[in-house]
Amino acid sequence: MRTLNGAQIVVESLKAEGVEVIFGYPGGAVLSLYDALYGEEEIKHILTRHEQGAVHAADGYARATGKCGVVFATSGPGATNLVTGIANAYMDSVPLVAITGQVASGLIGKDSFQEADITGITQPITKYSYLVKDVKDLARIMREAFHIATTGRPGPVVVDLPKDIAAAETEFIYPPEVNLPGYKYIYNGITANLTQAVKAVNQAERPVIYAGGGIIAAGAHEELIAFAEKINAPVTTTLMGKGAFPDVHPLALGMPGMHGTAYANYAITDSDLVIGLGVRFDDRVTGRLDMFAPNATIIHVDIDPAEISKNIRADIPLVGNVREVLADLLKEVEPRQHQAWLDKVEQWRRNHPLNYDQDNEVIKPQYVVEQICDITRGEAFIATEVGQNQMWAAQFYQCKYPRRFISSGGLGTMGFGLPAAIGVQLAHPDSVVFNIAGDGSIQMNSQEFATAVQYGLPIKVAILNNHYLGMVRQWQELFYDRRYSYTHMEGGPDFVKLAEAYGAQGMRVERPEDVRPALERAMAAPGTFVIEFIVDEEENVFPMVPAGGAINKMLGGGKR
Ligand SMILES: Cc1ncc(C[n+]2csc(CCOP(=O)(O)OP(=O)(O)O)c2C)c(N)n1
Repeated sequence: MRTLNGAQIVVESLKAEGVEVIFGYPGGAVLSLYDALYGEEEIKHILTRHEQGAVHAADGYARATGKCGVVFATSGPGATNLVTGIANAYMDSVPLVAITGQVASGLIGKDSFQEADITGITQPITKYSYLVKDVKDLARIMREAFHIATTGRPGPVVVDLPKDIAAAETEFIYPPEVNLPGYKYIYNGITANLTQAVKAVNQAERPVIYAGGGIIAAGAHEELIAFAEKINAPVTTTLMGKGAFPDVHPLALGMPGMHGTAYANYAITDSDLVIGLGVRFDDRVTGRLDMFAPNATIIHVDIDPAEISKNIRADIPLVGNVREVLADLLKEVEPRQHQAWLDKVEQWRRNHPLNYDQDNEVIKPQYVVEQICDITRGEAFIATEVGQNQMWAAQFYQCKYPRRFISSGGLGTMGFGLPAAIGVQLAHPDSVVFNIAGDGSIQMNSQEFATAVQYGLPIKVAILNNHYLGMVRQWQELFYDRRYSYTHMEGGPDFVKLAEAYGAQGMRVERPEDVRPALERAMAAPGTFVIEFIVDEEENVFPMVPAGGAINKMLGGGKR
């Protein structure tokens, strides 16, 4: 048996969990952790420029791989800088273990230098937060942390490690099993409900599948395709579920909800059966609750029982792993045709396509996204920021595969995309990774250009520069009588020079005909490449369901 100190136990535990990459930022309370990493070859540590960058990078890594992301930060400000990223991972059900340094045990609660109660702060935004009180518990806690983060509905776990415990020694045994009687994460759907669901599917005439991030988390995309094809139901995928069903599939309806396609929203509204798979009936999707699928029976499959009937009453709840439930459903349901229904959906699709006015003078942001999609054949990893850029990416990037559309859904965190792209590119060094950004969002974590350059990551950053906090300006235009209160972004920076200052390549594009050649140049470049597209300043994202409205009443969605 080996005697190790707490810091070494953390590192050995990470190895036992098969962790290859961690993201972090050092400081006084984690000196021994960083010392334990010194010369360590099995684990690569990525030094970001901000802890928020580190946690989003770990999150992006986790989303793109399905593995658990790991982040290190020091006590106090290091730990509090993780808070947004932890909340972000929590809202989108991303597995993450955050290891934070803490002041020495005897100093806790005394307003000691760089002390923050991170377990208290993060309690509502984690699946669990541990404060390690005895080095003898540490290996067990590490084992439990990974178990909790990755099982059931995935999510973040914090392990807060006081400085004296990181230095204390004990024998290291990594527990082969966890023993957490209070933690129940496997629920098996009730058979009676499965029978009821099968019956509902067999009887439905206007079914719609509404698929979310749970499909991706469960690795159920193949089952989803087979199921949709067998029952010939159109499939709408949420922002989190994007890629779970190929956007190019004839049954694909695109995204539902506030900025969803008109045909997805009309289909949901007219459906007689909504089959919700790994979704949480988010308010951005449902809009006005009593007008959401008013004539439909609702089947809701989710691994988390707390989701059932939280927002929309489920007529047929099925709690369980969506992959297993889908496999069961697939076996039991009868093949269906639904020709009349599909014809109707097709008519909506033809009459109300996603659209924008092409322009020969000014670059339309949608055109940039279309070109990125075309040049990468819908196969690139796309990390978005938040705002109009994100919605255009979701609308116009036709994604073929799961885990390739990486976006902050639940929390809507500006500044997520660039560091997330770093995590994605590290996980997939040979793949094309684009960060689609707004000029506002990119400035929230633009220091991470330095990280991308330091590690030689060939990320392509497409900044859609409208000189506004565009999505907020859009709301001000539509609902506040064009009173653009503090949404005009003046004063730069010069993004080309900024990229160059960090050692990346940068270029600016101002004319539509230069968009494609610029993308070709970026794709061919070996390193980090930033393209600033000067786009139409007042372009809006349509269709749009005003907040709290019924989803079939869209602005810019056309008349039925
Ligand atoms: C951290 C954070 N602060 C504020 C907001 C509110 N917000 C949502 S979209 C948006 C504007 C984003 O502007 P930009 O990044 O330039 O993108 P655009 O909408 O112009 O594409 C803001 C401020 C947010 N989502 N996240």
